[in-house]
Amino acid sequence: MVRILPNETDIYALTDSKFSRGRSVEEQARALLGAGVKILQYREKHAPREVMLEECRLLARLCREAGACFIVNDHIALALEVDADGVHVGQDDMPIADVRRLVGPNKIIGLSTHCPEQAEKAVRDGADYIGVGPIFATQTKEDVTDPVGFEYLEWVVKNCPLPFVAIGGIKEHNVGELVKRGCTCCALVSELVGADDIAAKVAAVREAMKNA
Ligand code: 3NM
Repeated sequence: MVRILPNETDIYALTDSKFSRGRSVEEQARALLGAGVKILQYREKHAPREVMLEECRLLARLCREAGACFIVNDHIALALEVDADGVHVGQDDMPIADVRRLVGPNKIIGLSTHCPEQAEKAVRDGADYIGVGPIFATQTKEDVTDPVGFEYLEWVVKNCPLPFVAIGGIKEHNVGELVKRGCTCCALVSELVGADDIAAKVAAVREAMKNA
């Protein structure tokens, strides 16, 4: 069990085969973990269940070998089956109390939030961390809410006791804006898995965060 929460790290990476220029989930994961990413989320929306199970099994092993934390998006049963370190759910998914009942006390539960009321509820309901976004416009998520901009991020920095990760439209060129506002962990999807060279992009994003 690797329990790494967003406030202990720098980049939170997600797989997404729609934006990975044809790279397999394995290729994405190997490149991200090879670049030293310590939190990896499996987020695949359109694969058949048996494919997802195999991919999750593989990623759970690769993350364990790399000492990274492995989170599965949405699919709680899959997370349990491969003994992932945690799950991530959205506002329209199963309530946190029910997720907790299924996964037990030790697995990490992350929840996407888009406004202060949802963050406050996440604290009350026992989420381990929250996603904060979308900060900027993004094409990566279907049915995404309007960008929350910096206002909600700044509210979270000041008021939310939970670890959090900013997400949505984050790129090498704008990640510094978030760090300047007190954000320590940033989630990037298309910027990383869609890069020419994933490892070089991870290094460049880290450098931009460091220099902010
Ligand atoms: N969740 P990209 S935005 C998966 O706001 C996801 O909760 C969001 O992809 C939220 O880095 C998003 O390519 C997509 O913009 C982020």
